[in-house]
Amino acid sequence: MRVPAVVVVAALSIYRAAFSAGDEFARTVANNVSPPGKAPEGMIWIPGGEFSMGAAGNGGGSCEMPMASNDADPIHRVRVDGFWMDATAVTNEQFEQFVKATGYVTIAERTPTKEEFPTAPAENLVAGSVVFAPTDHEVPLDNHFQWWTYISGANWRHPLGPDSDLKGKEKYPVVQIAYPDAEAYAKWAGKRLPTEAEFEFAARGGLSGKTYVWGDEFRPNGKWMANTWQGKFPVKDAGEDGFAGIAPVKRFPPNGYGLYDMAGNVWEWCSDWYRPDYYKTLAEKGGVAINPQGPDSPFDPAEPNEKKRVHRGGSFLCNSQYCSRYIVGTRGKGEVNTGTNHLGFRCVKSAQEAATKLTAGPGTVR
Ligand SMILES: [Ca+2]
Ligand SMILES: [Cu+2]
Repeated sequence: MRVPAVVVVAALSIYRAAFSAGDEFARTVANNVSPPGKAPEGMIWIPGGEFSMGAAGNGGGSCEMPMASNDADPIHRVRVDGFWMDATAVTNEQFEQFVKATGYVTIAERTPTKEEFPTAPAENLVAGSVVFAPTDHEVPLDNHFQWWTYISGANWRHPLGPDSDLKGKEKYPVVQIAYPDAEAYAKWAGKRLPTEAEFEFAARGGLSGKTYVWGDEFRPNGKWMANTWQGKFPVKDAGEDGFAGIAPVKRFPPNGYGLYDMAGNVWEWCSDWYRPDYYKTLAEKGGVAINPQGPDSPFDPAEPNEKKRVHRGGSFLCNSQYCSRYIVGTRGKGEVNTGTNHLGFRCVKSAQEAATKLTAGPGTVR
């Protein structure tokens, strides 16, 4: 059968807009489905749909990775199913409920063993985690060990080390969370961690191809939209946005879906393994990637022996001089057992899981 020429042309141009390797964003088309029932507490319905994922590959800086500018390339078409998502990052008080209920001990609180690190001297096998410390003078931005230090005794209860605590920080995002910690919490809560595609679909808030979660202007009408770093990095955070360092959740405007802090404040774990070439693989396959789950195994050429998963959203340390990954399509990554004081998480729940729980839960049995 012959196809009318006009249809072919129209289809081709849509195809080009959506799938060409030319870094073009096409329109976000959200699924037209109503939420499947009542929202689980603190969660928001994200309808899912089809969207253009990624970031144009002209970014300059990066946090700990020279390849950051390329790994969000090319922009490719993705479809995700609808799901529920926590409106905020998991807070200290929420994480404490989990620890109280389960007795869970986070990775940073466990003493590393000789078996795990056979070559390490015994005195180095101490429980702790990685903490940001500003430098006392300007430094070249080529070596992140200048501002990241392993601190013995740093963990979620003591995010900056043994002298720090959570007094008055109930509504702050929990940090110093390794991937298995986030996963354990999610399981306890009857939830899971978002895929990278789900995170980005949600972060875009229904907009199409915008630079930021909220639009194309960093400060619309002079308003600060996310908790990032101002001033000379990594010497002094001027805190012009109201916060030098971490902020409690919900202090900046929500995005189009009502989600808070999807850019800035703390990085958040996603369930995908990290590979810088994953988007290229998807784009080469062509068509629309349906509910992509990430590559089968991790690989980061910068640190080939480390197993990394994706981080998203950027943090209070992000800035235009060094690492501007509050830009919505950009990617982060981290070794799975490493927490830091600017890394947390939030959970999602599939529509089906939520529905099963509603029918099977004790509330509906009687
Ligand atoms: Ca700030
Ligand atoms: Cu950053």
